[in-house]
Amino acid sequence: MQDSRNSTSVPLADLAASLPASVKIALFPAQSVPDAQILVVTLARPHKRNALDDITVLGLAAVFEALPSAVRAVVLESEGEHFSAGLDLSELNELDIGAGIAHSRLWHRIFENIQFGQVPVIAVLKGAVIGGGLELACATHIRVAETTAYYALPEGQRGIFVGGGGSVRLPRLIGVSRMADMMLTGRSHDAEAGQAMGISHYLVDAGKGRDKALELAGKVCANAPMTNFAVMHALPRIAESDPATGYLTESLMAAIAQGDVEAKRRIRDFLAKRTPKVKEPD
Ligand code: 1HE
Repeated sequence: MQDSRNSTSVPLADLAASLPASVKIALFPAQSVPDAQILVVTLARPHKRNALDDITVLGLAAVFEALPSAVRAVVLESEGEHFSAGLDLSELNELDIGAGIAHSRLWHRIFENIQFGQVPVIAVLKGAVIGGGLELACATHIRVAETTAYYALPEGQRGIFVGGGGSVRLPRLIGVSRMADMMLTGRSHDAEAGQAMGISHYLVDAGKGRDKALELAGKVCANAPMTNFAVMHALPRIAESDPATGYLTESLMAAIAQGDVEAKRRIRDFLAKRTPKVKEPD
């Protein structure tokens, strides 16, 4: 599949230099695929528990708009003990109603660009995953939680409402009723509960999240790019469609994917016993 990103995309060093101090990036080779790379994006505002101020959110936007073309997966992690304490509340007091709408719509655009961007994103969750931090996590494709992670939506206590797409994405993971309980009571769920209710896909020991995310990113990089595209862009739209539209869209996507030369090569390799079989669960 032809990558729509410009092969002369911004060099990593230039991109890194343009970012605020609260967003860091580093490239790692994907062991599974020659020339493929994994971009690790780090929220780096630990003194403020990685609260998301405008500068940080715009820094994330800049990264996801200018991914180097060799990048096939992103790992989103954080410095310090917490993933993110959510919206930087110190910036909220300055917003009137119009500015509040614009602010929320800005988050929507940026998080949409993560969810429906170029490559799958794997988040490493630990400590506080609160409010807008949880909304950011929900915009990623795979969530690895360390056992220290906990989840809360204290918007009710702060007199506000979610504004980063949380009311659209989180109910699709845990249901409207659980989200309503979190917002009305301000309760926190621990990492085990978050895993059981579907916030995280993987639960690992403290300090092991990054390694697990890099391992998963390696698997993502090894997929046919067309399949990754279909999973990111077609699957969620199909799941939201009426069934008749969904079945048709699925057929079209399936035909496009299987028609790609990469699919033909992979199926030939399987039939010639040159690729591993599916493994039973560990
Ligand atoms: C912050 C923020 C923040 C910490 N905005 N500055 N989010 C919340 O309501 C969560 C608020 N934060 C907390 O409950 C706690 O900070 C934590 C449980 C996450 C961590 O506690 P702790 O004891 O480790 O840290 P701390 O001492 O509370 O915070 C350290 C510093 O970070 C301190 O600043 P300092 O200048 O006094 O050192 C805190 O003020 C600062 N800090 N969290 C601003 N959130 C798109 S709509 C989304 C709506 C939401 O996200 S609502 C949820 C907001």
